[in-house]
Amino acid sequence: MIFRPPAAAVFAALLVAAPVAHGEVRITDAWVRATVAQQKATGAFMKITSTVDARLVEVRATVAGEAEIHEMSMDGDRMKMRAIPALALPAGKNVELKPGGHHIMLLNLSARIEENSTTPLTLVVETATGERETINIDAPARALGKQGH
Ligand SMILES: [Cu+2]
Repeated sequence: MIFRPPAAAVFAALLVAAPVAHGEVRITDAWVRATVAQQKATGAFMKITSTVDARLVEVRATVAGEAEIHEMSMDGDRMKMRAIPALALPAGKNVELKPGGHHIMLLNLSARIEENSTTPLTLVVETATGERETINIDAPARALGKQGH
């Protein structure tokens, strides 16, 4: 006798399997630093884990004229930040974007980012095989704290 699963079960299995093909990247704990009036730039932070070797290649935010990927480095005894074209996401590694480390810089802000509001961000990740994945997230804004991330 041949086992034949009910059609509904097959359909459910397909639904569960579908996101895996395009879901190599997981983003958690995203947040944006809230701004004060007239502040034109701020940082966005999150944890990114990719199941395959990939790179974060682009970030977009409607509230920002430009969004850049930044890294921090020591310049003598001073921390400096600079834009990098892409951020490596090695397979299985939890890459943390945090104050004092890699972060996303939102520039030319068109509006104030109020505490407890959410900022939509679009991240574009390219896998080592050249596949591109676009991920939309809503990052909540957290209190100001120290300036200059
Ligand atoms: Cu920066």
